[in-house]
Amino acid sequence: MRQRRKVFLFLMFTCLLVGCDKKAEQADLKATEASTAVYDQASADAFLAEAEADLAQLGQFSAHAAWLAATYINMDSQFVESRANKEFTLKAVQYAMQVKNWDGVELSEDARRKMDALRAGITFPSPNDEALAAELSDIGSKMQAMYGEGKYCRNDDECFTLMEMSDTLATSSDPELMKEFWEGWRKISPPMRELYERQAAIANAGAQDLGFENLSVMWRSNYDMSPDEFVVDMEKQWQKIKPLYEALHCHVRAKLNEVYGDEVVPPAGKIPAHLLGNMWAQTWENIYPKVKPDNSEKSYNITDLIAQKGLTEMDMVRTGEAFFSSLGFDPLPETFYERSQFTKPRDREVVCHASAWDLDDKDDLRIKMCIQRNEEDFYTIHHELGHNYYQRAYKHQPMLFRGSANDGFHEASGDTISLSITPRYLKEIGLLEEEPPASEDLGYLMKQALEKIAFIPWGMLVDKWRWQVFNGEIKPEDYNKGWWALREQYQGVAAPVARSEDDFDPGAKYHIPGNTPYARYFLAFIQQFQFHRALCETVGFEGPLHRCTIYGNKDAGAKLKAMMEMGASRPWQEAMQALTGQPDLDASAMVDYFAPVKEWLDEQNAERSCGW
Ligand code: X8Z
Ligand code: ZN
Repeated sequence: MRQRRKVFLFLMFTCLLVGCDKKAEQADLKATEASTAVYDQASADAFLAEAEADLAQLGQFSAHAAWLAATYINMDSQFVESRANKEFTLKAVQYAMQVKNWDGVELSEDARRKMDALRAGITFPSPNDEALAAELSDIGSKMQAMYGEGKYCRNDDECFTLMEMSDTLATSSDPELMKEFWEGWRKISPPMRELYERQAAIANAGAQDLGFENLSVMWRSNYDMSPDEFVVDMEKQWQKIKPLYEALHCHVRAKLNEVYGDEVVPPAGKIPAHLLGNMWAQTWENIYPKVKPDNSEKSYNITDLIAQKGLTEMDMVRTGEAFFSSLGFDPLPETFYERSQFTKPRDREVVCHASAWDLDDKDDLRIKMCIQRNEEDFYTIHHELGHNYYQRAYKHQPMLFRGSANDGFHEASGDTISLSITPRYLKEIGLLEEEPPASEDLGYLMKQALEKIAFIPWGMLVDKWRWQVFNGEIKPEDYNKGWWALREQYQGVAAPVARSEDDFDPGAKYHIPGNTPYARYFLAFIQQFQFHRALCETVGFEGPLHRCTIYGNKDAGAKLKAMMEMGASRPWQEAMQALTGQPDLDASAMVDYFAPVKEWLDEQNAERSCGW
């Protein structure tokens, strides 16, 4: 009886959507059909076709509204974005709630996979309630704008943007100034605390309405394994990388101690988080000059090469595109160059955090960045373009399969290309005059480790915090305490100034107010080394993996593209198998890549007492 009433409501709802100027007997006929509705393959196919068409259309509108809100922050763009997002979320939730009608029904693999995607694929689900959906959407738009507009003002007429302060953290050796900026940036987030609490409560209720225990379980349900198995797999990979991270931590702490002295960097314990070259201490490559091997004068850095060659921001993007073209990917459409945001506009507020967009599931691809002419953004451009080429590769898939094999794959594709930005490649494209001698390899690897290895514990803890918030282990009154417990435990870093529950430090990282899950980056940082190893094998490279570049190799490009074209249509393990020949996530590719630097770090650390 309950089920029948629901079906009837669904048909009325559909009727509302398509217009109700039908004849009475048609309505009668539909009512009769509804009362005899069967949940089988045919009805599943019809339902999925309708959901896909409907959501694709609404999604396109939302995407344009979101672009507007991110590239021109004002109350009107937020209003439009919030409304569009509310309508999309409500519709997605309404479809997701119907999935259970086919529970236990034997369906084709594709249909079952689509049903699962429909049910678990909403990042912040609201309950099926206009007011709550509107509130959830408003909170999302508001927090994103708060982050985008965020500034630290030293006094009435001296304010600094995140970009400016990040530059200082990347290059300065003045611990007091860095501490001021570290603390100053975190003044943007206390006003987000209450909003976040409310957002988490509404979305948790939404997840429960969809049959999940909480939003943590829902987020972890998208990996073709059980939510608990996913946590176990992450932990397993972390254990493989941990010795490398601990060795790096030990060496970096010792070197920073030499630079700053015992007062600023104690020789034992946690590293003060403001001295690692990045606002969140998430990657440490910017402090390479302070911690590099003594006998390795890494003879180039890309920031200098960009300046020497006078590359503009646009040139940097074209260089990225040329790499993909060399692999056999079609050039980007002209609209990419017309509609992307490459540099920070002078006259309006925007969200500078880099992102890649697909506005119409066809050709309207764009990136949104505030490019700075430096090495970090050169890599980020390749990261973002990886998203765009992936989006284009799966555009022929049905709507619910238009995504990556799992979200880590999306993040890993551009980074895989970045691993091919070797000295040999830079020489080949004329950026570097001479390839450095093999004696420079250690410096190169150390720099890579400062970026890739340093990231891993951070990549793990951001969502560990959110999972604990969603499942109630971290209560709102302990948000900051819970955050720092994880940062200290996994990263071995400490806040340089006292923190309390008057602060809300998670909100000072884009992905928290920006509602972007983060475990994907943990996966990506591991997967990219698996992809790189496999593609280097395809090109027939023999030698250490850090010297391999796949630039110009169409076979490697075809292999990458074939994997991308699968979209989300098959379990990610199959996509992994197709590209790498192995079905699992496996950090051993990463560990192997860094073996020489691990050996060197162990020698350096031989007389030191490591750990924190
Ligand atoms: O957010 C990003 C990309 C956009 S998907 C720039 N990344 C993470 C971050 O910045 O925190 C890339 C690496 C990790
Ligand atoms: Zn990304």
